[in-house]
Amino acid sequence: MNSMKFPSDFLWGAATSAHQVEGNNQLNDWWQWEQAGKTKNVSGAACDHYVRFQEDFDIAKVLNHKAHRFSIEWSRIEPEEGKFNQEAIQHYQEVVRALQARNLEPVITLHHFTNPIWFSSKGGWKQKQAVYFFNRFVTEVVTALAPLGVRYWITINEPMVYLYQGFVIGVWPPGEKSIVSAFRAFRSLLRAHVEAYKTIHQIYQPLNKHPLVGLAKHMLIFSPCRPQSWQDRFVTWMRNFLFNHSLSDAFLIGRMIPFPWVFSKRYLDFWGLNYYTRDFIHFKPSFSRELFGEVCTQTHHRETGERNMMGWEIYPAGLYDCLMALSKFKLPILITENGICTDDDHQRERFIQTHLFMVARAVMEGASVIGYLHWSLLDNFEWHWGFGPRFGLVAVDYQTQKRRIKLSGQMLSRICETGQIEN
Ligand code: IFM
Repeated sequence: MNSMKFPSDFLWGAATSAHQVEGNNQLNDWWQWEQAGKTKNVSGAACDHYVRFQEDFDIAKVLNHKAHRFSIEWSRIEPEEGKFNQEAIQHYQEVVRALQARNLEPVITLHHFTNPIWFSSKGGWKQKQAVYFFNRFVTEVVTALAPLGVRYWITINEPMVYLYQGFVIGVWPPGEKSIVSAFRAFRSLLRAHVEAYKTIHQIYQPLNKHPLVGLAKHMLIFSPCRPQSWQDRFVTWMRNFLFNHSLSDAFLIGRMIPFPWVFSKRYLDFWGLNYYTRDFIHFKPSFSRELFGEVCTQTHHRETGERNMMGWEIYPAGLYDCLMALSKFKLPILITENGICTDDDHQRERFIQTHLFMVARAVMEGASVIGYLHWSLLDNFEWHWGFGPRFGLVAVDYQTQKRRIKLSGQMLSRICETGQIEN
């Protein structure tokens, strides 16, 4: 294949999340975590996007984006249990209108890693009422934004990453290292998604509109560290099943026996796919928190490709593999994140070209991909890594809050404009 043209309604654009760009989200558990010294930097004013969103959407427009993914900060909407802040709701209504005024399709995430402090101090996602609390917040937000014509909703971003970082290895809040806690939180997140799916559809019914509700799934490619070892191949298969497929199976083919409420019906209108990298896995004889094998850090795997600033391998073929794996569920797929943190913008250009080439290949082989949202529009706060890793198409000077479009941003912009990918 030398060139391919994507359909004219393909959703080209970029993504952000509230805590990573807005600034001053002081009422959530991440802010607390940062204040307790658990991160390289504190998010502080971040990109001041809560104030500068209009300016940032102007840039997205200049870059020929057609869609924009952002998240709603629950702790702004519901700063205290059961008390909803009308100013914050109006703010997000303005955000939606600002996008629409620029012909940018809003894609809204309802949970992107952060929780209000009141929610986490009551037990967070492990408490019995977690699903009820989340659904009450979802009801409030969707009731306010549905009449504006929002079509795309993502209930929860990367549930498996959230569980792994926060409940298995404990580097994110709530900082637990317990498989039992992870399992309890997993159950709540799954139920929260199902309830949110139903709530969103109910709210749209009288409006005579059809929302599309998805979940942003982070998929990793797992390869055995020593392909000749059956133990490595086995633990690699386990990881792939647990991390990449346990949720999709539960929703779509009902293999997760403990969750009967997900058996009868499909609770998903499209897949959101976040793809970044591949991990090599080897068998570790003792049972550990690393769950069935360990990520191999040996340097010989570094020969397999370039790396980003955080050490993640750049492996474009993995995007094709993930798209083809998801295709079997016969649902549309929106690439909700794909990107690279690097200070070498030529590396980002190569990253975008090689990954989009894989998207084109998957589309030609039947994958129903409806859009590509690059991570991220802006350089931003990369969780416990702080501000070091720069994922943006647009550079941010955190002292002055000045924005500068990178060459890679311009390159992607030409593709967004023409819809054409050249090999
Ligand atoms: O920055 C994160 C984002 O919040 C979730 N997906 C992965 C990105 C890069 O690590």
